[in-house]
Amino acid sequence: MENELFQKMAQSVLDGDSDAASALAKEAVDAGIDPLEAITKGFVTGVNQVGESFASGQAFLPELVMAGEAMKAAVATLEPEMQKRGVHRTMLGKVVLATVEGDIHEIGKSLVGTMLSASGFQVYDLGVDVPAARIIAKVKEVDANIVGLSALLTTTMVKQKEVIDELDKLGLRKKVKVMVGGAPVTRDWVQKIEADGYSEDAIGAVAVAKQVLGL
Ligand code: B1M
Repeated sequence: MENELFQKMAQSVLDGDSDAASALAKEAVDAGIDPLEAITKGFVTGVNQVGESFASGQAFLPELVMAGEAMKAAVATLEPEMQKRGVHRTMLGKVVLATVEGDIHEIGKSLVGTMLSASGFQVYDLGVDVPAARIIAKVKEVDANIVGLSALLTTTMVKQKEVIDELDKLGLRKKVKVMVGGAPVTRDWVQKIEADGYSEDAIGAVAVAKQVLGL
């Protein structure tokens, strides 16, 4: 039953059908299915397939855009439930979150933001395509404990390093922990740029955020 629903979710993203994706997300909430499970076992399966077809030249940009929109519609419907399921009695820390400059992929970053905020972090989500200077200005403004940097392109990963270098130059590197993520990010890269934390997914991001703050 659940598997059938997950398959339909994947299909709605493959079809780029935002209305269907949103309706299926609502169905999952009504059925008491864990929203994150609906995302990972359902919708993400579809978006990954579109990504693979795009990489092999079997799908084109419009399909990628529509899949992204359907994915966003599903996540937007599931987000209130994710927030509701979070337990946050105390504020664990302040996180400035962004997708780096030159990169407009927002779904994974926003999911990480939702999970962090549902787990008790105060999240300042600056959105996508955010230059290092804006990220650092926000870190200073809110006195952030963590900077979270998402990058989905091999060409924009380097901007994660740029932010770290800038923090270093300004003498802020010891004060603020840097957490990175995004599909092309590897442990080697994380070591190379000397980030403090890395996670492959949104649930892991919460554990890593707590870990880097010693919580
Ligand atoms: Co783009 N795109 N895209 N795209 N896109 C990829 C990333 C790609 C791998 C597709 C492919 O070729 N197979 C490829 C990158 C290749 C590379 O660099 N190696 C690619 C490309 C090439 C492009 C364009 C250049 C295409 C073009 O124009 N010719 C272009 C670039 C635009 C730009 O940014 N400047 C482009 C555009 C787009 C759309 C706008 C159409 C759309 C995004 C819509 C949106 O976000 N509003 C899009 C989409 C949808 C994808 C794929 C298919 C799916 C991304 C996604 O949302 N995944 C993607 C292929 C793929 O990844 N399978 C692809 C679902 C999401 C939940 O997962 O974002 O990985 P993800 O986030 C995960 C983890 O990575 C992690 O947790 C999240 C939740 O589990 N995580 C973090 C993410 N950030 C984290 C931060 C953390 C911790 C964990 O700490 C701070």
